[in-house]
Amino acid sequence: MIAYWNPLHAGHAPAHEIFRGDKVACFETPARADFVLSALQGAGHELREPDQDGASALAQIHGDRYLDFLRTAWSQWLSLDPQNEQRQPFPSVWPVRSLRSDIEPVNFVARLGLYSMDNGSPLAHGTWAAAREGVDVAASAAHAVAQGARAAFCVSRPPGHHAGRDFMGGYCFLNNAAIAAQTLRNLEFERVAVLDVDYHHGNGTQSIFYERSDVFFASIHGDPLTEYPFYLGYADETGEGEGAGCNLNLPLPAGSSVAAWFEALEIACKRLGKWGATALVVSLGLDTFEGDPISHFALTAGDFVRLGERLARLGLPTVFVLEGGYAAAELGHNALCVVNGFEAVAGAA
Ligand code: OKP
Ligand code: ZN
Repeated sequence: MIAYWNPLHAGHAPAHEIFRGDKVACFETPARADFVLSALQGAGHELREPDQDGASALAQIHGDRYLDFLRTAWSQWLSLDPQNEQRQPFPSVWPVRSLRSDIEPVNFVARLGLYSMDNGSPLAHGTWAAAREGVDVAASAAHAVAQGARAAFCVSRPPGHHAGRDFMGGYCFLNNAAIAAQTLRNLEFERVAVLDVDYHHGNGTQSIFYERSDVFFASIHGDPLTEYPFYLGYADETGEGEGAGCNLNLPLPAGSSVAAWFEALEIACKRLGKWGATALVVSLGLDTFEGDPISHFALTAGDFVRLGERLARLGLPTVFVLEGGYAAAELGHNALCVVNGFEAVAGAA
């Protein structure tokens, strides 16, 4: 399988995040992508640098004001205090109900809160460059399948599925899967499905496409009653307006069995087929793994082979986009298992 990789990903390397009130080492690390790259390369898959500019899809998916903020956020942070090079900005205040989000305060941390859903997306020196390069990775993979490749894999980070039109959240800044789906739409694909199998609901992707009838969003995830992102991902969210009927959430209680997970996968796959998808984007979070440190499903490497096989049986041009997966040392093998399963059914073309 062609794998596009992000040569700038390692520049996004914040040191810590807030976890249960404590500062801890970040779970979302450069090593994650490096493990996936070496597993794919070791198995003989071709690694390519991005060869397309995702600028037009980026402007369709994210708002200008948010993009302007994100592009300049690190330099704004440094301009407050040169010592900030050694510090990470965290938002601490948000415009919840009754507060205004139409005004951009001058205060930097206030603007950071305006453009964030949580305090879980620490910025670093190279965050914009890495996230922006990820957009080109997603666009390149979409172009590759439009040009006839059966599938392409985006080995990129930071992940994207929690990022909405104008906000970051959950380690995510720019929504790579949405960029891939939009790029496919801009090429010859009329009906694009996004299937999100990350442990966490892809609230950003859902919200971006919620009122659109040309992109179907389906997600299998930990029940948001107890699992991040808590405020979206329920079964009664089925799409609105033009997009009514084009959204499917399959929340499962934390601790659900592998059998229950594959039953949900079957429901999602049947529904995408029935809807008439002509291309597929997979938000491939591998934090459903039994060894994941922050998630509560129990898939094994063998289950990831089975996942790849089932996805290939949809018979669609497919773009895989790496999302979560925090058992870093096993992440490469688990990603390779999905690719192996897919190619066992679809062939290696
Ligand atoms: C990202 B992805 C808050 C930290 C909460 C939530 C998990 C984000 C998962 N300080 N982090 O979907 O794998
Ligand atoms: Zn996740």
